[in-house]
Amino acid sequence: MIFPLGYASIALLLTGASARPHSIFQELHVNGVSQGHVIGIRAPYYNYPTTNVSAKDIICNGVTHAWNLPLPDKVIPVPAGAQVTTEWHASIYGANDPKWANAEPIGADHRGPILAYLAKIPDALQENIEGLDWFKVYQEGFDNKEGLWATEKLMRDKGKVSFKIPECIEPGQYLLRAEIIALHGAGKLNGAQFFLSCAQLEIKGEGKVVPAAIAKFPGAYDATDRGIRVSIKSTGPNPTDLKYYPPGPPVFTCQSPNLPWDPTTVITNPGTIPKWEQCGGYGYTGDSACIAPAECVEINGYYHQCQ
Ligand SMILES: [Cu+2]
Repeated sequence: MIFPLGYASIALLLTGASARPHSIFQELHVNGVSQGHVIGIRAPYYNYPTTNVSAKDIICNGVTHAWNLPLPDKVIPVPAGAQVTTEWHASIYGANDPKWANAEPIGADHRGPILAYLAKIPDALQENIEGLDWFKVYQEGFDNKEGLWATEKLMRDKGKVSFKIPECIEPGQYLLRAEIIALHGAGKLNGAQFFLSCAQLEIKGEGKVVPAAIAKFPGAYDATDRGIRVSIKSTGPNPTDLKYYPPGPPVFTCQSPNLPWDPTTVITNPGTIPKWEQCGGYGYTGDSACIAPAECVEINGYYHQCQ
């Protein structure tokens, strides 16, 4: 059914929608050794973003954003304390898909943080992934020293981002949820774009620790969180004094394993633009978060208004 589409949309379909500069976590390296392309990872087949933090796709995708098939039948062995590297590309076919050559590993305007969580699970291959207790093992937002977003470092590092699996956690089966949040449109409610996949891990070791600061997905994120509904510059340098706070619990560390977290104390962004004033549109470079409860509404391409 193509009648409702304008010429532009039809052209986009015919050219394979090559302009969408999105990203998929699709390969894991353990202590520098690749575990294989899409091996052991529940990754979405296509790079569309999730934008609803309350929907089940925020766990590991796979609901409205179908997983790449066949589903992974491998669980990746990882020693506790290992350095893992998540590898991201615009296409599920890896770095060399010519369709996405200009948007590798993510589009330059898709700026934002990169985060990673772990959750223990009885069997990393099991279908049901609801209700797990997630704890954060990594996050990077905006680096004030270098003036770079985590996604800009990801581009510099050719789609790779590394962090450590805590050495003190209990061994067992886990899911590793790795996530990019692109904030170029995040001044509008539900404008942030979430890209995420989950790797299936068997963590080996002698650890005994069960982290206290746990999060549920959905539940950990609120659409008005100051790290999710936030205006940033998507082109040109962001100010080096920019303060950005990634959403979710604090990063778990073995040094302070009992740090609790209460998701009801999340700080929301109250917005800065009064009702009836401009919050976006072609050429507009100002802040785009309206003072709540007003929301930024697209009147036309040139004028968005807080209403
Ligand atoms: Cu996008």
